[in-house]
Order: sequence, then C-alpha cells, then structure tokens
Amino acid sequence: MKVEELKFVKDFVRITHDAWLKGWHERNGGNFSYRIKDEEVAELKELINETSECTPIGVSVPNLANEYFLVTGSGKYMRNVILDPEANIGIAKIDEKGKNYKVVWGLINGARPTSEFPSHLMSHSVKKEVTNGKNRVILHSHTTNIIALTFVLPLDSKVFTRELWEMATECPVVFPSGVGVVPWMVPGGAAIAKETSKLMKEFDIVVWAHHGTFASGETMDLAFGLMDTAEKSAEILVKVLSMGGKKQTITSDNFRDLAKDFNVSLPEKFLG
Ligand code: 2HA
Ligand code: ZN
Repeated sequence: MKVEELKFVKDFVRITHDAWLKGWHERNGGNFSYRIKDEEVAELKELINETSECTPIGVSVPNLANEYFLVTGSGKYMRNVILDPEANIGIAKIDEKGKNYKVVWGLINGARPTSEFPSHLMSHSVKKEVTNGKNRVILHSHTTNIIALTFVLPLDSKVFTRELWEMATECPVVFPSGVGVVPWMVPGGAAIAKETSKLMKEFDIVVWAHHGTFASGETMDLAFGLMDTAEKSAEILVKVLSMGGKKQTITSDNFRDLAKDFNVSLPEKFLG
C-alpha cells in the first residue's frame, strides 16, 4: 500500500483537482489542509518516516499537539497535485507542545507546507475546539467573484452575509452562521492567522479582502461545497450589480420562514 492509495489521500487529491477546475487556484494560489483521523493515522504508521527535523509553526496550537495534517505545499500549484502527489502535498505532524511540525511523508526535495500553514492551523485549532473535534478541513481559495465584491461592498460581516444569503435561497441553509470578513492584511503570517481564527469561532467561511476565502468543514466535501456555494452566490451578485442592481429580493421575513422549515437558526443580527 502506498500513501497515495489511501482513501482520504485520494479524496484530498480529487478536491484539489476540482478546485483547480473551478478557476480558484491560478499558479500557486490557494491551499488545502485536512486533520487526519486516528484510524487513518493507524493505516499510515508503516508508510511514514518520523525522523525529519522540526520546524517552528510560527503560532501556538496546543490542542493540535501530536495531530497529523495532510496539506498542500508552499509554492506548489494546485493543478499539479493530481499529477504528482508526493511532490506537491505532504503529511505534517505537530509536536507535543503544538509549536513545531515535521514533514513525515511527501513534500519531497525539501518542500514545505503552504505559507498559510499558520492560518490553517490556528483555524483548525479553533474549529476543533468549537465543534468538539468534528471539523477537520480548511480550504483557502482565490475565489474570483468574492474577491471582486471586496472592492465594492463595505468590508463588513453583516453586509457580506446578507448579500450572499439573498443571492441564493440555499445560502442561509449552507452557511447559517454567516460570513466573516478580514480587512486587507499581509498574508502568510501570524497576524492574519489570529484574525482569521478569531472569526472562525463564529463563522465557517471567512473572506480575506482583495485576496480570497477560507472555508472550513467537517468533511472535504462540506468545505469544498461551502466554498462553491458562497462563490456561486457572489457570482450571481456580480451579475445582478452589473445589470443595475436588485429590483426585488428575499426579505427578512422570508429568511425567518426558511429558517423555521429548514430547522436552522439564523442570527437576528443578520435579519434586521
Ligand atoms: O499559496 O494563496 O495566500 C499562496 C496563497 C497565499
Ligand atoms: Zn491566498
């Protein structure tokens, strides 16, 4: 058995390919990570090498101590993952303090996990805590239409949530807690990681102004599906704005009716 043949690795590779086909991952844009389940780690044990050197993460994530992550590589192209997984993705193990990681499989020839590993890990840390360990996936994509909207809408969570909810009836059901917004910040470091993870306490989807989107989920399908749904909604909004703006829309009372029938709770702050 090779690592590439394990089900969770095959699923991960398929999502990277689908995300490339969506047009969200030009060049080395975007990155993807999955917190590997204990039973999957057990399958890996014979196939990995834990002797490599430790590297500081740059942030502290004590509740992720000793966890294993499947992650895309820094500078690697999402479109190349399917052609050569071992060169473009890898498995990183977090140390017992949650401060360092080591690469235990893949990312051959000295490659490193994504430059956004601090943002991924801090978001994983928050999501693990607030979901009782259920949430395992973080996807960062350069979603064209959501990025476009960050140039014309106020960079405000209430505005983004409401506008994206209104553009497709499924949206409040798919992301009932709404959308977080981080103002423009330098990517790749601890500061943007902290801001993103703070918003991840409340939201499953966080927009980085003039840059892209972070989506989280319990499964790879759910994280990908969330990104896809929000980005499609943004595409509809771009079209609506291009046609002169809304002439009618879904009302707050419509949303309240939807919430009742679909058994979701929509925060009143987005319905005012
Ligand atoms: O991997 O997307 O945010 C390149 C990026 C940085
Ligand atoms: Zn990016």
